[in-house]
Parts: sequence; structure tokens; C-alpha cells
Amino acid sequence: MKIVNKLLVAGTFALTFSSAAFAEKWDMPMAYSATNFHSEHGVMFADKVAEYTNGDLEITVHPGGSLFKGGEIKRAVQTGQAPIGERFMSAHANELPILGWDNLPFLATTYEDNDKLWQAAKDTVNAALESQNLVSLYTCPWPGQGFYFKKAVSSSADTQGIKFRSYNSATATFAKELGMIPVQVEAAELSQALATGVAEAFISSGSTGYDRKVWEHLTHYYKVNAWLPRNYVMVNKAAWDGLNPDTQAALEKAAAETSASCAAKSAELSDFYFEELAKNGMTVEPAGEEFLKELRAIGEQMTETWLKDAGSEGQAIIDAYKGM
Ligand code: PCA
Repeated sequence: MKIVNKLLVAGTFALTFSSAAFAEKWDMPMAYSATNFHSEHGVMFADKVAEYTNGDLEITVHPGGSLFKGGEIKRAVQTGQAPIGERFMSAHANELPILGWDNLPFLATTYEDNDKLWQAAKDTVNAALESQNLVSLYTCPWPGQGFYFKKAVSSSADTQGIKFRSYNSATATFAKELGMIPVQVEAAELSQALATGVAEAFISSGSTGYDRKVWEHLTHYYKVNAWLPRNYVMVNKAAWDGLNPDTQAALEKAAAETSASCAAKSAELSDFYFEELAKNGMTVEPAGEEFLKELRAIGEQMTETWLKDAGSEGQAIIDAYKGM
């Protein structure tokens, strides 16, 4: 009996040992600060994956563009240089217009509506990503987008000639329509761009202003809540197909839980960020009527342009959303 027990113990040890020895290890590049809620949820996701796969898949998160810069992450995952990664979805709308679904001004401006819009867009977006060798695992919204300036702004008369940091082609268009000069800069390099004068204004959530301590350079934040853009976590298709079905199911479970937690955190933090900006000396207020009117008019043009680029699939998303 004793010998049998010993054999069982030895067998169990051998199994545990072999599964740990052959644990698959994935590096996961992420674009935003380590302390940002998106990155913290990336770590939560990795922890859940380790738990649900009993350690068979170990994911190491590399935030802040430290492994690949934000703008390089999607390509790195597509080509298999990284098996998994996270990026801002609408940053890729120039190559795949459908990814601009969450960048349509004033269409879905609450978390609830943003979620409905995602439900309407999800299948089309995921199919488009799959055609690019990517399996989308989960998405998470940023808080609503508004404008940062270093002076009071009440209309486009005040924005002429300002150097404006954009984060995708749609925001570059927005800037041009307001008479500004767009320059694309990663969030990770934003503080430096503001410090050196490469940029002197930008559009973003309170979250990125807080992460980058932009009160050191700027004075005004205008709440617009123009849209709630999303980050997404994607896996290289071949890496995904190489996982056994149990591991895939574990990743999907971890992804669903992380996604729900991340969206709730985003909503919970949105006012906190504004309070912090104000505490650090910034004027934080809703955009004035005149400015807002101009932004709405530009927003309509942007939506028209997107519909031209995204075609009937884009229109179908908007129609499905409006019918919900
Ligand atoms: N922060 C990111 C994207 C949207 C947001 O709120 C940024 O400014 O790059």
C-alpha cells in the first residue's frame, strides 16, 4: 500500500512538474501606463489565465509601449512577433475603416450606449480582425473624450494654428476642421511632446491627462464626451489555433470577466480623473455652446466620411444600434 502511495505521489509530482516545465509563455505588449486601468486589467487577465489554465499558459504584461510602441503592437501580433497584445482600436481605422466604429462623434456617449454600439459592431469588427490574422479577445472603453488646451477656448476662433496631438486619422481631421495643426503622438510620449512644444493641445479622456500629469503644461479641460473609444486585446491567429480547446475556453472566460470589470472601472474612475485635474490647478468645465455647436457640425461630417469609408457594413452597425 505504502509503495502504491509513493508511486501515486511520484506520479502526481511528475505530472505537475511536466505541466509547469512545458507551460507556454506569452509576452503581452500594451500601449498605456502601467498604472492605467487598462494595463491593470491586462495584469488581471494574465492572472486569471494562469488560474484557469492551471499554469499552462503564463502571460507577462509589458505596459507603456515598453516591448513594442503603441503604433507597432497590432503589426507585431499580426506577424507573430508577439502572440498577444493590446491597442487602441480606432488607431487602425486608416487601414481598416470599420475599426472606427467607436470614434463617431456624439453617437453613443454613455457607457450603456457604448456597450449597445459594441454589441451592434462586434461581429463585423471581429470578422475584419480575423481577416487580418487576429482573434479579438476583449475590449474596454476609455472615458468620454474632451479637449485639453493651454488657454480658455470658446470657439474655433481660439483654436487657429494650435499644434494638436491627435491619436488617429479621425482626430487629425477634427483638428484640421478647427484650424489646428495635427501631429500624431503616442500617449506614452505625450508629456514630452507637451514639454517640448511639439503639441500644445489634444483630445482625450481625463484618464490620459491624469496619467501624463498634463497640468504641468496645460490649463483647461473641456468636457465634450464626444465618444468613448475602446482598447482591444488581440491574439495572433496561429498562436490561438495552436491552443487546445480547454485553454481557449479558459482564455475566453478570463477575457469576458476582465472586460466587464474593466468597463466598470472606467465608469467608476471618470469623475475621479476630472477631480484630480482640477485639484492640480486645471479649469475643468463643459465646452461652451458655441464650441459645442461647431464640434457637432464637424462630427456630422466625420460620420459621413466614415460611412463612405466603411460602406454598407458601417451603415448596418449604426442601423442595428439605433434599432436597439
Ligand atoms: N486615452 C488614449 C486614447 C483615448 C484616451 O482616453 C490616448 O489619449 O491616447
